[in-house]
This record gives sequence, C-alpha cells and structure tokens, in this order.
Amino acid sequence: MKRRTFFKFGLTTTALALLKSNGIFGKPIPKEEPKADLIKRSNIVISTWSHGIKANDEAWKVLSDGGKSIDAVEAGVRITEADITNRSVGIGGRPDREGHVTLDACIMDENSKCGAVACLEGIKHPVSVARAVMDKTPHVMLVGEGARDFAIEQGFEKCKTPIKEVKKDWKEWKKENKELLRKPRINHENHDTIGMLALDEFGNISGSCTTSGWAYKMHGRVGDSPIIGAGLFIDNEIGGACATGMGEAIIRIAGSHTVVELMRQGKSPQDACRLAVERIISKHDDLTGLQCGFIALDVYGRVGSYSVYSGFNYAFQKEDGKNVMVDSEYNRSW
Ligand code: SD4
Repeated sequence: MKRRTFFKFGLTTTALALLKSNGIFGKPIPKEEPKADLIKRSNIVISTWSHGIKANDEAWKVLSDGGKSIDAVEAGVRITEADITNRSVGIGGRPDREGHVTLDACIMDENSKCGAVACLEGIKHPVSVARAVMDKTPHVMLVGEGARDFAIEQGFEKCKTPIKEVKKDWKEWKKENKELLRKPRINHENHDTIGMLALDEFGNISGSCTTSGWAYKMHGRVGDSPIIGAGLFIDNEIGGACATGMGEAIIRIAGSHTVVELMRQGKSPQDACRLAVERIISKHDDLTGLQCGFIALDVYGRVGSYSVYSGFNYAFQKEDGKNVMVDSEYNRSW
C-alpha cells in the first residue's frame, strides 16, 4: 500500500470508528441511551386534533384490556375513518379536484414492521388495509387500483364515494375556484388527518395515520400521511412521532423520522417537534398557509407537540384515564 493511500485509509478508519462510537450510524449515543428503569410501562395515547378524543377513547379500551399498542392505534383511528361527517379523514373526506376521494393511511409497530396504502378509493377503513399490507404481504405500501384490489380480496367493505354531501360541496367549489383548479390550496381551517401514537403496558410504542389528504388536490397526489418517515415513524428504542398539515413540506424534511432522530440525540419530544418545525420553516421562503404540526411520544412516556402556526391541538389520554385536549406550542400566529 502506498504511503498516501495508507494514510488516507488510516484516517478514514479512525474517523469511521470515532463516528460509530458517537452513535452517528443510528445507535443511541451511550450517555443518552434509554435507561431501562425509566422506560414507561403504562398506557398513553395521543392523537392529532379534536377528533382524537373519540379515537383515543377507543384505543384506550384496547390498552386497558391489556391489549397491544398496535391494536390500539388501529382501533382508535378507525373511529375517525368511520365518521362520515368528518371531511378530512375516511370516506366522508373531501375529494380531489376531479371528484375522487382518495385515501392515504399507514401503521407501524414496535418491531419497525409497517404497512401503508395511498390513493385508495371506496374502501371504508384504509388503516386496516395498511395493517393487512403489513401483516399479510412482503411489501410496505400498495397504491391506487392495486391497493383497492388487495383490499377487496381481503374482504374489506366497499363503498361509493364521494358521498352526496361531499359531491355537492365539490361542485360548488369547482364553480367558485376555477382559477385554483391548476393550483390547489391547503385548507388550514380543516382539522385534517388523524395521527395517533400509543404506549402500552409492555413498554411498546406503535402509531397510525389516516387522511383523505389535501382537499381538492391534483388527482394522484399523495401527501406525507401514508409515507413511513414523513407522516409517521416509530423506533421502539426511542419513541414515535406523527405529522399533520401540508404534506409536501413534511415530506421535504422526512418530518416524523426527523423528530424521532432528534429524540435519539437526546432531545425531549417537545424540543424535537419544535426543531423539526423550525427546519420546515427554514426550508421555505413563503410560509403563507403552510401549517404543519408534529406530536411525539418517547419511551419514557413524555409527550410533545409543535406547529408552524397557532391553532393546532391534540388529544392526550394517560394513566389516570383522563382524555383532554392540549393546545400545541407554535412558532407564529396566523
Ligand atoms: C396531507 N398531511 O395530505 C395531510 C393533510 C393534513 O392537516 O394533515 N392536513 O398533506
């Protein structure tokens, strides 16, 4: 080996060893490793927006019966999906600009197993189809017709969308928003998307996320919600996070993964959510209408949340069984 090559090789190896010992390749930095005696073994559920209250109640039933967090987060968000008055989740959701209600969902468990569906039409429970992708296929994500065919083959309930009320709204929207047909706008007054994180008595964290996405989006558009790492991410050694808001901005920073990795570096769930939001802010010159929010839960049972704009909140149910709405901290007012 030539002297210079040897020198370079030697330096690279030393640098790599140093990086490894500092946890750069994903292992927690030793001094911040979760301390086994502090890891929570009790039930906690958090979920985005006020529709989270009813969803938490359902998830709580599973947890308080001694059930697993993965079953809790599926059961919880199914309540929101089944509510046809909800215009941002499930088959009552607002359609894309062509009138198709296309649903996105994902789920992830404590073993980093995950499943997702995107652009799924006419199926009542996208989160359960995502669960079936996780449990019954070698894949992580199915989209469009393929996801629908799989769901039907698995015996999932079909339905016709858009429902009458949504179709009426869409027709009116088309009339009033001719100029927006080429340029969709996020509707921040919508309490869109439910993302849920749960910790069970075994000390395991799971999460789920489901949405009808950005109202009047382009046909075929997929947001962050079904994308593992963007809309949801779980690492049972560290914790979990999920996102709501403008999916494009959340995808750009792999939002939920970023929150979990910040917690891995020793940040509290609250600081991790704030730093992820600040990263989104730093990547955008124009923040008009750009609402994004994160919620996070770590293995110690600590929770956090943060959003770009005011108005974001989440439902929080913990040991004492009380289920309350909590206003998120935020960077700026509308
Ligand atoms: C999306 N993140 O499709 C979803 C929508 C949402 O608050 O959560 N809006 O981009």
